Amino acid sequence: MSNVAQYDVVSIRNDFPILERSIHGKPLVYLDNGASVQRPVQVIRAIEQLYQENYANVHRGVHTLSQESTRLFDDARVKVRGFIHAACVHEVIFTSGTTESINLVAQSYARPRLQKGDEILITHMEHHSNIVPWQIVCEQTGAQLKVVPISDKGELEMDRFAELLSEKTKLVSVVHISNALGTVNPVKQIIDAAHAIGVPVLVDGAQAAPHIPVDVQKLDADFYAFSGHKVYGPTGVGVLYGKEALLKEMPPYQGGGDMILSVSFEGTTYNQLPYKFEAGTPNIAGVIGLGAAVDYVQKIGLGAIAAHEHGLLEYATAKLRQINGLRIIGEADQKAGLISFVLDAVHPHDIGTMLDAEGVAIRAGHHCAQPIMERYGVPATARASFAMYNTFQEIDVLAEAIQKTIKMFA
Ligand code: C6P
Repeated sequence: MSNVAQYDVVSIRNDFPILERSIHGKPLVYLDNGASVQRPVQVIRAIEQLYQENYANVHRGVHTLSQESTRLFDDARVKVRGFIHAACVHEVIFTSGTTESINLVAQSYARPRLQKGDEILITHMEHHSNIVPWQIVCEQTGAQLKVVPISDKGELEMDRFAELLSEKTKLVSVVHISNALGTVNPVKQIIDAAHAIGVPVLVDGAQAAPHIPVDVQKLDADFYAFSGHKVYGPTGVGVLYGKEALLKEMPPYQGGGDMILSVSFEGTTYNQLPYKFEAGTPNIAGVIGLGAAVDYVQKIGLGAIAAHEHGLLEYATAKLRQINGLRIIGEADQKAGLISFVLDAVHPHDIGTMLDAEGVAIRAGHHCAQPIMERYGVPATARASFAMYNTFQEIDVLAEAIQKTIKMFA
């Protein structure tokens, strides 16, 4: 608890104006952070300041505003490089989010390489964003999707992973932290095993980047994807990290401005990395806001955030386990960030509505991970997901609101 004791959650909360809101006359308890976190004033101000003082298109103008915007935009890429410990700045590609990052790899890396008989290996705990792009590319190429099963606790069956990984496997794509179960997967072990037979690995880091320190070089990940809006940055922006050697070999994903060196009707030469993958005017404010978010998160420290959130998770797990008729879905030994649960007598959507009446925001549904719901035989779950600004007292409010819901439906 030593880290947690030094952790100044009150001053962190002061940076998030929306947390002062009341919902239905009750103080907001925001526990829908897995869907999207809230933004600190530092991020809001960076975007406001850009539009008020520096805004113009980037990489296109000699005038002062364009140069100022370009500098802020390029600085953001440097910040993101540091955030994930990439070897170089041009390994950071800005996309619209995790979803686009994975689609980019599916279409630009996998599609040209796959043929009938090849396999893509994913797991049963993937978000739809890490299932459907592979189904599409399999339809396009005749390759097959293979799925690593999960245990009742919500852990990957690693012996099955070892059996399914073969010379037919052309890519492994695995979620770092499951958005529906909270399981932290042994991605380093997976990467090492895949590399031992020359297979590259994409890691879906959408739920990991906000919660645990990520070092793509230590992991030796070939691709790593995450979204701005889950790391306290704006919506509509995200990152694809890719190893330089792989990105260099990949054809552009989209054509347009900024991704070319020269264009004529006889042919076009493509720009260097990272611009080759960033066609068109980018999400300038989004990228600059993401840079401010990364600064903010690093100032607090992901180690401290992880320790604080781990404390919340343990406290919430113990509290929720005491509630009769509540079943936690996903009890992996290594968990982070969230708790999914169901109640015997109440549908998750009713739980969500009842909790909202108490000011508590959670997500109820299939969390864009329908195969997991099917695996556990539930139509949906209720999910409380944590962020750096949540408190132990908010967990008490959550538990009381659940008890009240059970009584109402009894
Ligand atoms: N999960 C949730 O409530 P985008 O939408 O591109 O920013 O992120 C997609 C995505 C990919 N992988 C994982 C593990 C995710 O959790 C998400 C987004 C949100 O769980 C919205 S469905």
